[in-house]
Amino acid sequence: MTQPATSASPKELGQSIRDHLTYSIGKDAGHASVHDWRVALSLAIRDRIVEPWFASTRATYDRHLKRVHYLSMEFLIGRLLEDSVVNLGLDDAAREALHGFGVDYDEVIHDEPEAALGNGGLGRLAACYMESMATVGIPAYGYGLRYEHGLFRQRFDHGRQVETADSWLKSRNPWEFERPEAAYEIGFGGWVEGDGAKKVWHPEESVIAAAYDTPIIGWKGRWANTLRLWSGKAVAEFDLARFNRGEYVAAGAAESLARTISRVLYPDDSTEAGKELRLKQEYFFTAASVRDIMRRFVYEGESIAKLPDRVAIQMNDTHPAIAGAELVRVLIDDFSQPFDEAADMAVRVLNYTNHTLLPEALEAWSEGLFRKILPRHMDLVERIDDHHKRRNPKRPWELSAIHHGSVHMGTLAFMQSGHVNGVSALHTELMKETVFHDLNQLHPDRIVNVTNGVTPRRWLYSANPALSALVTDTLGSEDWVDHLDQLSGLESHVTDQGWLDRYAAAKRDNKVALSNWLGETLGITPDPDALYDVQIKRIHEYKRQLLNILETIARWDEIRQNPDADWQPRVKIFGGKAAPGYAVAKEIINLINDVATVVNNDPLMKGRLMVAYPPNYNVSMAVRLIPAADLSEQISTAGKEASGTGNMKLSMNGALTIGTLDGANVEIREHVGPENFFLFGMTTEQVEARRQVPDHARKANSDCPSLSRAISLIALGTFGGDPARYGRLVDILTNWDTYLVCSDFADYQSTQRRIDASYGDRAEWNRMAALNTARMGWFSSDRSVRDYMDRVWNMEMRDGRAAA
Ligand code: DL6
Repeated sequence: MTQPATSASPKELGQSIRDHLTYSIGKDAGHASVHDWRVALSLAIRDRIVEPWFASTRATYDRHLKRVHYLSMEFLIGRLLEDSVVNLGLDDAAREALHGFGVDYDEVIHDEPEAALGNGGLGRLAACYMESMATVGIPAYGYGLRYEHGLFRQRFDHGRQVETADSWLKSRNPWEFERPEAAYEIGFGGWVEGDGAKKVWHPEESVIAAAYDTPIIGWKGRWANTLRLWSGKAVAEFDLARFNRGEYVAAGAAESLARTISRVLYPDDSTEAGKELRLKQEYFFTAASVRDIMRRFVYEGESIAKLPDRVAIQMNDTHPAIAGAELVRVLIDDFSQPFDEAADMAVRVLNYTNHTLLPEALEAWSEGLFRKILPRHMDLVERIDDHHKRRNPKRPWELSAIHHGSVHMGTLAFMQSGHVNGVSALHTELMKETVFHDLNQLHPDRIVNVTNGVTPRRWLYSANPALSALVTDTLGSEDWVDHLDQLSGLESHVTDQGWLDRYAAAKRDNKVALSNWLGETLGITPDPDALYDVQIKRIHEYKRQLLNILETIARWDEIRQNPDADWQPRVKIFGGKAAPGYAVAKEIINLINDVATVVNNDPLMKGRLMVAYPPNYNVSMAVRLIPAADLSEQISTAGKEASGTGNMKLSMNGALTIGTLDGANVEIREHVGPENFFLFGMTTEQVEARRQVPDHARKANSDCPSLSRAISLIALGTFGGDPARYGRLVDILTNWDTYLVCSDFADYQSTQRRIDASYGDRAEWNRMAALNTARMGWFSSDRSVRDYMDRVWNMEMRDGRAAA
């Protein structure tokens, strides 16, 4: 492959920016807004991605390379401009070029709306993997939905979460290429004709899936892949005759259905209508993707037997699990394959990643709804289920994907996958012991582990320039950016006080920046020398923000009783959104905000305790918070968090973890060393045993006076003024405590006190923090995607790259 032209001097880039400003946007420099400059810079950068993108595609076709197709309902990309500029090595040139026009680069970068096409960990992981696959040179396509409205925006009204629509596509999206030629008609409902293997499906309604491509460039511009997102378009033209008859709504019905399909990320599925739309969304993007994959395969002219050698499909959780039935349908209908061959071939192409063991998150569709929306696929799912039983005659009946009137998508995905993976070592073991126990016995080689990772380009190199500069200076080059295990080279420096001072200075600079930003956002400016204690993630009972805020209340209470004790100044920082329909999580948000109001207005807390909860946590906010964190809260009930990835980002940036033995915490602790990790809480087995103890919540309360006092302070209306406001939370904590907040409280609190003492010895703390950075190289998503190549996709690697 010839080296593509990705580079540019500031002068060349400046010319390109000016050309786009003039000819693509139609503005002259004197009248351009920040938005105009941002679009002009994005287009100038995109121009430099196109060549490596074409070159990567050519190499894939010329060398008949196997391709990965990553099907995901979510891609939480965030902002693309900075990623692309950084990966092309054009950050200095872009800064200088804009400066030449009197424009501030940082302002331009921050003007970009976030592509928040995901809820949290699962979607952000997909974005990290897209970037890493491009960096490692794995030929890959990401497939998802081009939601018009991504994850809602969050604001607080008297401490309560209020959701408003996110409209990231309101202004021009400079990254995407519309592909009118790649469009598929996707049907829903209707009836099925014929009783042989080859049936004809007559859908009742259909929507066109229209493709929009975003190139994703890897580090140093060596390889680029495509993220193809599908948007709904009406099949029928707007019905002018009906419109003219005054039937305005009916005239636009087809357009309305089409738009609804890709309008909103995760519609509320607590209603039947919401469920139906969700199932339609899943089928819509999956069917379009499968057809696109097969179209490309046909174009290459290979015999169908070669499909598993050329194509790997990764189902990111069960949302695209209908891919199995759709692939079987296409193989039968379009490639005249007998059913058994088609079903067997699907297993050689498909793989499934499980991201949760929580029963409420494991998708199951009522048979009635499934048949109504996808009648042909319901027949196929029955046949696939039956085929699986026939292929495994020893224990056939207990392993059905259809039972109690529901289609269980996890079981279906498992049956149709060559490999099924968990996302941390613990999670993978628990998959074998719990949800997939029987299937694992039947297919003992199918479940493999691939521990999650995060891209160091986004989460260290660009998020934390101060620390990155020190790492580069210490290691002598930027090689570590795509060889993150080289961070281990920092270890020998942690005994050098001068070096540690530089490490600590980088952290302090980041804390000063965060303090200033919190001042602008919330009107509070925490002391950069206080301990910044950060919990950032979706608000969920199992993630136990409630445990953290209870400890905050107990701390406030104790400081009030004994203000002159030697309190280590602490800033509790929270960030996260609750699902709009999740009432308990929304109450937890309200409580955190009410506690913040009381604590921050209490003069006794000055220099001792502060609570900050900036609204609308998103990828860009994570980039501000993570480099400034001293302490990372990873405190989920053991056995509940599949992996976590925030835990990796924080530790890599030198935050020490307070955590349970849950998800990837286990492996993080092994890597950084138990002495550099604050472990507390029950293990998975202890959690199960504790649940069997009658009245465990009451017992925990009576054993721990500071806990029961914190709960009674809530019950008395200390926070928010109304004793009834948190009645439900108080009831949960005293009577149910499903997530064992109370049973883990005492250990959590004493561990927090140990942390106060540790932070008091700043030199030792800095050493531990630096060792976290030095030992986290393994958690790069480059390592994860290589593990997928090796354990899941059966792809060859040379020098760690698929396309060397
Ligand atoms: O694997 C990515 C991420 C994990 O790090 C989190 O631990 C896990 O909770 C999350 N899972 C989901 C589940 N969604 N569904 N279904 O988001 O995945």
